[in-house]
Amino acid sequence: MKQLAYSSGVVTGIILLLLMWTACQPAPRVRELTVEIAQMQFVPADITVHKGDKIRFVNHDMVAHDITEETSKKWSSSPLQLGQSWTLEVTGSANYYCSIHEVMKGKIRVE
Ligand SMILES: [Cu+2]
Repeated sequence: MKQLAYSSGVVTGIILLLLMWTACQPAPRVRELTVEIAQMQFVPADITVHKGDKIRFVNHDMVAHDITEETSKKWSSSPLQLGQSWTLEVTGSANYYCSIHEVMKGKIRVE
């Protein structure tokens, strides 16, 4: 009986330690970064992020822009009007451009 009481004390201690350890783990940090679209440019045009981060593109121009992956067009936003935004969840490095104004280009680097 004494042995049992001792064991349950140890078990309780281990559970408490596990709970404390869990509470101390940092939550996975998903950052949300912003790329402004202004005067026909992506700002910043070259951004370094971690996989899983989110990039919010905000159009400040009077004309519509989109954000399209350049190499294989594997992702694309719909055209963003003035004040509209679109958020990309980053899965890998990419070159992108605006398919409406093909000179507008940007780069996402995953480190
Ligand atoms: Cu554009």
